[in-house]
Amino acid sequence: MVAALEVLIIDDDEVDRMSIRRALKHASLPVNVVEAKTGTEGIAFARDRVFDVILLDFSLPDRDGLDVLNILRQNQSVESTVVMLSRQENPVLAEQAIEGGAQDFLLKDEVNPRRLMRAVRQAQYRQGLEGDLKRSREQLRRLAEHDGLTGLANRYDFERAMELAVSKCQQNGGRLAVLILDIDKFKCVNDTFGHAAGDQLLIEVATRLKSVVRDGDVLARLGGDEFVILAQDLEYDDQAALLANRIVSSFIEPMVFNDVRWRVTTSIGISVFGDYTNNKVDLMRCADIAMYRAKQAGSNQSHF
Ligand code: GH3
Repeated sequence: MVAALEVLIIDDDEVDRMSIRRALKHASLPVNVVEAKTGTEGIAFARDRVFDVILLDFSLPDRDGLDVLNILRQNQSVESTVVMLSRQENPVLAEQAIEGGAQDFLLKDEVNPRRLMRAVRQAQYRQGLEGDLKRSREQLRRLAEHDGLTGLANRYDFERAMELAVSKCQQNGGRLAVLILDIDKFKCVNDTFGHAAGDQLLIEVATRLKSVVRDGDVLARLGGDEFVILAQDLEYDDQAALLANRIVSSFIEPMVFNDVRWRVTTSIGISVFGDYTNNKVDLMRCADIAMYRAKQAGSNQSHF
């Protein structure tokens, strides 16, 4: 079992904190995230608890990031991997951050699962896991194409399949839909039963999803507790909604682990290929927004 990575985000911007959280989630690792809105709050958190990774915004309301970095480095008995984040490109600042003890300097626009993974790997190295990863290049290649836990395609595989399907639709017409599915309150499973149980649940979710998708549809794990389905060759528009209903029904039967019955529910966002969603990026973005709407509307439902 992989220990959850302890991550501290120090950033006053709520939207930026949200996108960092999402990028971390897509890094496909169990992650525990703590958020601080000011430098002082972040320093206090890092004093009380050891974090593997600290993602530190340079512009904070109470003090600048270099100042916070300096204090963190003085206070910490066990050094965290610190990644300095900045809205603006600034080579001088980047140099100062690295000199001050940060391992990396990232532009906020560059915060994506891949870049964050690089920072996360440094923390893994400390935990002795990097050695395991290095053992086999072949294993790494497989990991790059498949989700190691569920055996489903991963997001990179999925994006390749989507590119093909979208260009087919653009050229020849046809209907396709993207369904993004996020497990509701999944963190609660990890917190209550442990990560091994959480992993078991993710595997069972993948199995149930496999049982409802059609041959030719692409099912992938985007990362964390998020899955995605590319439904192709739809005969009519409502077919995507019917698929979402089938998914919801497939989770009615509770899952059992550690002799406990647990009712899993999911929130599903649907986007359909159309005038305003005729490319990969817009299809994913609309499905994502729809999924958030489903969450906001109370979870356990689908939304367009
Ligand atoms: P919400 O209903 O709002 O979606 O809440 P949630 O509890 O599902 O919250 P969130 O999506 O933020 O939490 C996802 C959790 O999934 C956090 C992370 O530690 C955990 N996680 C990510 N990848 C894995 C994994 O591979 N295995 C396990 N067991 N947990 C994982």
